[in-house]
Amino acid sequence: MASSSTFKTLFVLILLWILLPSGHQHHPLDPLTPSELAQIRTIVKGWNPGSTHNLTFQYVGLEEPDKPTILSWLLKHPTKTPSRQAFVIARVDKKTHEIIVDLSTHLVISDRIYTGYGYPLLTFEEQTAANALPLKYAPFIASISKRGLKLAEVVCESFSVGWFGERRRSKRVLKILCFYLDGTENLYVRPLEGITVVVDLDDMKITEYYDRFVVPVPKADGTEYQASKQKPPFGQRPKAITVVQPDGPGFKIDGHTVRWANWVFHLGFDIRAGPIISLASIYDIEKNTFRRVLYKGYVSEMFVPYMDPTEEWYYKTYFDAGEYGFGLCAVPLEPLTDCPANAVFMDGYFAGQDGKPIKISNVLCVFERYAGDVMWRHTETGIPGKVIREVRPEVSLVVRMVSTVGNYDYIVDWEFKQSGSIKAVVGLTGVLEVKGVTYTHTDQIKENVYGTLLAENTIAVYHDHFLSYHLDLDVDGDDNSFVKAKLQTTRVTDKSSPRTSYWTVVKETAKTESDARIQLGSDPAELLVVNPNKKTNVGNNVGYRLIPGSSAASLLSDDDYSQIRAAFTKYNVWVTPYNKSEKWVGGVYADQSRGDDTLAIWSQRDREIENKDIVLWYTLGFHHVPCQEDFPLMPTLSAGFELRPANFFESNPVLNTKPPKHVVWPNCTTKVQ
Ligand SMILES: *[C@@H]1O[C@H](CO)[C@@H](O)[C@H](O)[C@H]1NC(C)=O
Ligand SMILES: *[C@@H]1O[C@H](CO)[C@@H](O)[C@H](O)[C@H]1NC(C)=O
Ligand SMILES: *[C@@H]1O[C@H](CO)[C@@H](O)[C@H](O)[C@H]1NC(C)=O
Ligand SMILES: [Cu+2]
Repeated sequence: MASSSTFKTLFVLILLWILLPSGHQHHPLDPLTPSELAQIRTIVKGWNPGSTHNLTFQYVGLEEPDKPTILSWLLKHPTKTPSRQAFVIARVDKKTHEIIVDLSTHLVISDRIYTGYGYPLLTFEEQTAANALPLKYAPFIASISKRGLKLAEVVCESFSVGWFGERRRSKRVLKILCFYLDGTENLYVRPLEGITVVVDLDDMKITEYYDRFVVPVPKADGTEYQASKQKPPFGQRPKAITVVQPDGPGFKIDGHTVRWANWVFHLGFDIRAGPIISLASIYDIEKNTFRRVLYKGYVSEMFVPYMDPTEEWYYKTYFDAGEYGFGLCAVPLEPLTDCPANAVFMDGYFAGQDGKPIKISNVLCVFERYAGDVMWRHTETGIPGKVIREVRPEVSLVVRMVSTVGNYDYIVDWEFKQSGSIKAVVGLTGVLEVKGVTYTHTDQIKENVYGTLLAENTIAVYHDHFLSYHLDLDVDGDDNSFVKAKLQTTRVTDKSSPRTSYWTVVKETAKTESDARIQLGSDPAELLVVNPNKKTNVGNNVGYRLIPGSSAASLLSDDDYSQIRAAFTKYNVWVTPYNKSEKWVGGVYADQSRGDDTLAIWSQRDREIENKDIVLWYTLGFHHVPCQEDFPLMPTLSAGFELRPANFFESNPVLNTKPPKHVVWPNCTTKVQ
C-alpha cells in the first residue's frame, strides 16, 4: 500500500513536471526577481512620463498577497500563483510616492503621494553623492588644512539626523561626518571631531556647515584589524577544523522553500528587513502531518541611540532598518569564514536608486550546525547490574545574514531545531562609533564624557542596540491567544506542610493589547502563544513558549524625542491583532519620523487579542558600555530568544530520531570552494 501511494505521488509529480510551464514556479512570497525588478522600473518610469523629473527608487519590495490568499494557495497548490505585485516608494520632484505595480497586467494600480512626517529609506547612491560633497567644499577644505591634515586621506560618511521636536517640517537632510585614514583603514576610530556638514538630499547640496572646535585625531597606530597588517606576536592558532557532510547537505532548497529534517519554511529577502522566514511548519510524526508554527518572522526595526547629549552627538539615534535598510546593508558572505564548509548560499537582489536590479551574491547562507552539543541524553545506573545510556547529538539548521550598517556588523541567525524550537540570535561585531577628545588618560577626566576612554583621544560613547522582531505565530492555525503563566510565591500558613512557601503557576490569558505589554525582568512568568481551540490528548492547549534571552528595555524617558520615535522599545513584548499594514514598528517612514506610526501607537487602540490571529513583537536589547577589548574591533556579542514548543506535541518529538551517521576518516574528502 505504501509503495502504491508512493508510485501515485511520483506519477502526479512527473505529470505536473511535464504539464507545468518550464522555469521556476513562483511561490507567492518569493522576493522580486531581477527581471521583475527591471519590469517594475519600466512600468514606473512609463507611469511617470517626462525625463525632466527626478525619479528615485527608495524602496522596491514584494507587495504580498493577503494572508488568506497565501494560505489557500498553500493548500491547493500547485495552482496558479496569485498575481505578483510590488510596493515601490519613490521620490519624484521632492515628493514621496507610494506606488503599487501589478506585474501580470504591467500596470501601476495605485500611486499615492505620502504627505505625513518622515522620509523613506536612504539609497546607497544618494549617500555616496552626499559623502563626496565636503571634499569639494571650500570651508571644509580650509578646516582640513587648518588641522594640518591631508585632504586625500579624508573619507566621509552619512548619518541620519533624527527628530527633536521641531514643529516645522524639515527637509530631507543627512549629516555628513568625516574620518581620517593616513596609516589605517579603520576609519571610524579616527573621527574629525567638531566638523559637521548638513546636506539636503533633494537638492544634493551642502546647506549648513559647522567647524566648532579642534581636538587631536586619534592616532592610527594599533587600529588595524586586517591580518595582512598585523605584526607579531600572534595568538595561538587552533588546529585545523571543519564540518564535513560526505553525503551532502541534509536539506533541500527548492526556489526559496527550505526543507530540512521535520521543518519546511520559505526564506525570503527584503532590503529593509533582511531575511524573512515564512510559513514555517513542522512535521508531526504521530499525527502524520505538517503543523503550522510561524507564519512570518523578521527583524522589523533596529534602534541604536547614543547617550551623548552634546551638539556633535545628540542626534545619533539611528533606525538601522527603516533608515539604512538592514537587508540593503547585507554583505556577501564568505564561504568557510562567515558560514561553515557545509553551507549553501543564496543571492539577493534589490533595485538601485535608478530602479535597475543589483545583485548581492551570497546574501544568505543555510547550513546544518553540528557543534558537539547534546540534543538529549540519559544515563541510568539505578537498575542493579545495568547501565543504560542513550545520547542524541544535536544537529540543527541555521539561516544566516550579515548586515554591515556603517561601522557595526550584525550577524543575524535563525536556527531550527528538530525538537521544534526556533531560535533567533543576533551577534554584534565591527567597529565602535567613537568620539575624538583631548584626553589620553582617565586621570585627566573630570567631567561627564558619556563613554569609556578606550585609547588615547578616543571615547566610545555609551549606546543601545534594540532589535524588534515581528513574530506572527500561527500555532496550529490562525486563531491564537497570548498567555502569561505567572510564577507566584505562595505561603503555607496552616502548617499543612513542613514547607512555608512554594511557587505555583497562575495563568492569565491576555484579553486586549494592554494586557500583553511586558517589561521583562520584573515578575517571573512563562510567556506562551497557545491555540485555545486545539488540545493535546490529555487536554492541554497546544502552544509555543517565548524564552527571552538577555534583554534590555529602553532607559530613555518617555518624553525624549528619540524615545517617542522608538516607543516600541518601552516593552520587550507586545501582542497585536494581525494587520497586514502593521509591519514596521518604527513606522514606514522612519527617517526623521515623529513617532506617529509606531507599535506603541497601534497598540493604544487596545484591540482584542484573545482567540484571534495575533502577532507577537519581541524586542531584544543591549545596553552597550564599551570596554577596551571592543577596540579597535569588537569581538562578537550575542543575544537572542527561543520559540519552543509547549504542549504542542504529545511527547518528546525527537525521542525516535536517529543520530547522524558517523563520518570515518580518512574516507571523506573536504570540498574547498
Ligand atoms: C534633478 O536633480 C538635480 C540634482 O540632483 C538638479 O540639478 C535638477 O534641477 C533636478 N531636476 C528637476 C526637474 O527637479
Ligand atoms: C490596520 O492598521 C493600520 C495602521 O495601524 C490602520 O490604519 C488600519 O485601520 C488597520 N486596519 C484594521 C482593519 O484594523
Ligand atoms: C575507507 O577507509 C578505510 C580505512 O582507511 C579503507 O579500508 C576503505 O577502503 C575506505 N573506503 C572507501 C570507500 O574509500
Ligand atoms: Cu554597541
